Amino acid sequence: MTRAAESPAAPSVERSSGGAAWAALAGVLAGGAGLAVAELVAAVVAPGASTLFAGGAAVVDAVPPGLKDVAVEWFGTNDKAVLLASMGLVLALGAALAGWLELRRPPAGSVLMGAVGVVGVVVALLRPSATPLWALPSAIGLGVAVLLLRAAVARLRPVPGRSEASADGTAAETPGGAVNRRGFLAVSGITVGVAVLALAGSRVLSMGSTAISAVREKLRLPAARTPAPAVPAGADLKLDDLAPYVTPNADFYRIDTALIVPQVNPQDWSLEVRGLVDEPFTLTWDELMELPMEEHYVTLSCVSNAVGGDLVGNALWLGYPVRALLERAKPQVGADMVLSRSDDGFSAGTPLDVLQDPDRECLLAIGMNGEPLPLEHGFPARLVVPGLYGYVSATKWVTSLEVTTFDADEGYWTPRGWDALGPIKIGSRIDVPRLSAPPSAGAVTVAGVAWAQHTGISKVEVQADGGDWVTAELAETVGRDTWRQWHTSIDLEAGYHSLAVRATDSDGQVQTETKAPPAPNGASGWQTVSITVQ
Ligand SMILES: Nc1nc2c(c(=O)[nH]1)N[C@H]1C(S)=C(S)[C@@H](COP(=O)(O)O)O[C@H]1N2
Ligand SMILES: [Mo]
Repeated sequence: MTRAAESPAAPSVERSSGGAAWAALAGVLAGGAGLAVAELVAAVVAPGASTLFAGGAAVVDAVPPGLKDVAVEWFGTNDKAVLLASMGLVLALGAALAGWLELRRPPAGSVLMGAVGVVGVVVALLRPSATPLWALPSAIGLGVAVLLLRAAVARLRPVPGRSEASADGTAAETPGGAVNRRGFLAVSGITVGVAVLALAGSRVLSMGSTAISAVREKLRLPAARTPAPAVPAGADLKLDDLAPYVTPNADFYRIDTALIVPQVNPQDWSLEVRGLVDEPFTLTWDELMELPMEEHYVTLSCVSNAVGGDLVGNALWLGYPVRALLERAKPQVGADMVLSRSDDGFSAGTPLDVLQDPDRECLLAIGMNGEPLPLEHGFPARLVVPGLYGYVSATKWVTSLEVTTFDADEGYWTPRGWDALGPIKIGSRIDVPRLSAPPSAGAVTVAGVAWAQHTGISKVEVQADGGDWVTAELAETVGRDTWRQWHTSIDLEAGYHSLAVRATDSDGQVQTETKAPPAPNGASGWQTVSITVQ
């Protein structure tokens, strides 16, 4: 194609693409204002019902587990921020397209934007804790968006005949009819105003939810009737870069499907114990506070933890034994699973015999390291089960325990490709030395943690450059339900080295060398790290 052939069309292309860009902008502004209005309505109705959060939660539930692993691997605990940002980007592109369509093929843009609203309504109503009111944020928000879009785009269309009417020549430069530029800018201004006011309003209203933080701050937990054994002085080697024996709450890994942390007021909380039981009952917060509390150190770990990963942590939990709750409910013969459900629709299927085991301290926990549970770790109450991965046991914001069977029911992750049973595999990790902190040649301290919850660790061995296994020294521990630090010293010359670690549990079982990915029942294999020695 020659330049000459192109040029006759050029002016009109330029004019129309300019209009298209304004229309696309109108789409983005209207869509943004609509989402902001949806946030505002959601702040009144229910935070989880907003278009963004209900949509995001639906995406989280729908993505295949493999993809979710990749997301956690790539973005770590930022996966939620990344999800919301990508949703924002997709919605912005869709809104721009809607603006363009509304200009070119009315009312296709309104229809597209309306369709997003309908999807928002449907996904909100499908959320586990939804009430019919949950339809409102997307319905109202996207309704507003469609109105604003139509108002803005109408002002981008040339008004036919206007140039003829103004025969005095003022509109001579717009022979195709005048575009109401002022009107367009006014509508855009109103749109931005609506968005800003709605966002500000929703911020102010959602500050009410920090009320739960305030409730938590003021809460005084009962003292433990059965306190945990003291942590032996030798349990924590206190080496730089070595994970401390007890993980501070602020550093404790967080894994859940909740895009917004559920805000549960203890006064509104209750635990329903039901299903295949002779004596179903509901426990209120005040009743729970009267029960004799116990304290136990338990190491939690996530099935998604990669070999060498940090989705594992150890805390002191305060709570009431689940065993005692089940004794009161009297499970019926034939039941073999307890399906625990959370306020936000998560569920975990835990073997009934594990929860009834008199030798296993499974807690309905309310305290973590001497404080009420942090909001993101399940305030006001969660389950803690030594020896099982979190996805089959550690339900946060727990609101019911249903005694049932593995035949009849399944937890959240089971239909998503993870095993119904999730015993924790033996794990060991090298924390010291780090690649970023190269030691000097000679005797090099190597240290880390190892865990085999509810069995205990009896040995940790380290190997340098494929040589002989060296038995490390084990730090002390409170008991078999927590991880254990270990350390040793290995002579290394300057240069690159590779270190490997493997643990043996108290039953004599050696951690397998066979590599497995996290899905469907937990990663395995020995961790190897590369280090430099100076
Ligand atoms: N309500 C709820 N509880 C949940 C989850 C969840 O997604 N929702 N995730 C589970 C998983 S997979 C793990 S590993 C643990 C993590 O607990 P933490 O975030 O306190 O470390 O919580 C469990 N409890
Ligand atoms: Mo997990």
